[in-house]
Amino acid sequence: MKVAPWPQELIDRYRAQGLWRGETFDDVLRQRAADPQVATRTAVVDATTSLTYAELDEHVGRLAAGLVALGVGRDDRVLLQIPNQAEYVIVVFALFRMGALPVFGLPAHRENELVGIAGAADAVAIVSPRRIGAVDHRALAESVAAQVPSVRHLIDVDDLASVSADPIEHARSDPSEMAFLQLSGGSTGIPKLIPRTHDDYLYSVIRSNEVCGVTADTVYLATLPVAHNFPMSSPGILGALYAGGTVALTESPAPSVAWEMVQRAGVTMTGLVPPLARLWTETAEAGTDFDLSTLRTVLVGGARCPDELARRIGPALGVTLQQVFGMAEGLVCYTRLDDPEDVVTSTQGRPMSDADELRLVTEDGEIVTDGPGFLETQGPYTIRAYWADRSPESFAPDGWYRTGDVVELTPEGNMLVRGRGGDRINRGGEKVSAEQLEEELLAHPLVRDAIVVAVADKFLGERTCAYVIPADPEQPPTLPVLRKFVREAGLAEWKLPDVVKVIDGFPETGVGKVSRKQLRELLAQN
Ligand code: J2J
Repeated sequence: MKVAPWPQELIDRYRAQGLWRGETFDDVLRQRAADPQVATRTAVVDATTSLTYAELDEHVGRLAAGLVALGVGRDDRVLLQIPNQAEYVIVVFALFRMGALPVFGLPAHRENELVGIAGAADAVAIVSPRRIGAVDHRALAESVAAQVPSVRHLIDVDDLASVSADPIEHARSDPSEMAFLQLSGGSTGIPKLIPRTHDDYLYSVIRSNEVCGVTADTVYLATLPVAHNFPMSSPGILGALYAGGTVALTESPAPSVAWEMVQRAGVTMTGLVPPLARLWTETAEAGTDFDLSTLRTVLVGGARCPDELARRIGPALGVTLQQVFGMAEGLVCYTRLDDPEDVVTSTQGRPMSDADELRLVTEDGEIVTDGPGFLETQGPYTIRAYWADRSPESFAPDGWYRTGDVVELTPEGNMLVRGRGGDRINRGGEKVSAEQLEEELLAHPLVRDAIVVAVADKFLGERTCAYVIPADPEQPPTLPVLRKFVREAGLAEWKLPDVVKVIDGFPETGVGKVSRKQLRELLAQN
């Protein structure tokens, strides 16, 4: 399936420079499984399962055939809501093999998000477990299917055997076409769909491997939900598999669970959001009996890592820190393994590729040379439009992606991420749309008006604060009431308001017509 194309001149350049190699993800797995040096190595390990590359390939072949028999076709979209378990890798590569397109839903998504995503993607199937903890995911999938007519199949990830069949031949996918849909952490409620091609995504994985030193000896631990672009590809599970290394998966990032896996699988590398990096650092500083000596590199990103924390991570965990500033739309920046200490602990790194192009602009699109400014980018792994584009304003007229991030560049070219407009709250790496939450709150009968802003939080970096004007001042809505209301509207748990402040009016902005954006900015300053 085609994606919004890069200009021909860039296509020619990326190919001529060997950045786009004409390889597919299925080619990669087939080659690893066919290589006697790699076939018997451990590809994937989780709490209960361990698979060699040959075994992974076998499971993938059987599931791919089973999906075809079920009626899933090439280019069909399949929504995944799978926790971190070995089957994740089997399902994704089976879809790659038979040419259907995974859509990377998160286990934390609820009805509201899933209906939006499945509807926008016209998904034909949902793959999810029966339950995760107290949540009945089967019932969730059923209610999505009842609302989205394209959804014809509900597949239980814990019973893939019942779908599998004897392997068959499949047509090879076109490396320049869409491989899957990633989800944006965008400023609208329902995530936008990000079409990534085999060519562009594989390049980002291969280049990430170079920058992060991933080899066949790497054991990468995914503790963050693996659907996220960060643990998927920076360098993530796909980086480890590309290199013929090992992917370890845990469903919990808690030290007691994740460190048991570090010890058992000999984990060498992992990726964490700042709140988890803090938890790991403080737990290690307090003293631990777990042996973390195999761990060499910890990547931290998704939200700004405070310098104070960045300085403690390396010593506490006995690792080299790499900061990573990335986005599912493309551009990924890393600090380098041989960067001086102060660059690693106080910047968010620089673009991984020389072919990444950057510019900083004012709100009106004027170029600023020294910043701070809004970051715009184009390059060999940055998209030029969302799929079924609902937000052309995210792209400049010449196709550059408007990241929305305000950054400054150091004289050496490293990024200092300063924040972004008030429309999106970065809650420790999980993004919350102020606009979506406001809309949900406005639907509550006790709420006359609401504006959602970020407030600083030591652990998460930012939390959501809803300023609410009550419909009846005698009966102001409380935090538990509003949280319950938003939860029942089917929103993911991380989007519920953290703080509610009841006020009798919004501050004056001094401008005739007051935009919510201006109000958010004003309230955020208080
Ligand atoms: C400040 N803000 C950051 C950082 C991301 C690797 C790592 C992260 C993501 C990711 C990713 C930040 N400091 N170090 O896809 O491959 C904020 C920015 C950015 C947005 C993207 C990867 N690292 N951010 O977080 O698509 O605002 O990707 O535009 O979820 O997160 O969010 P997302």
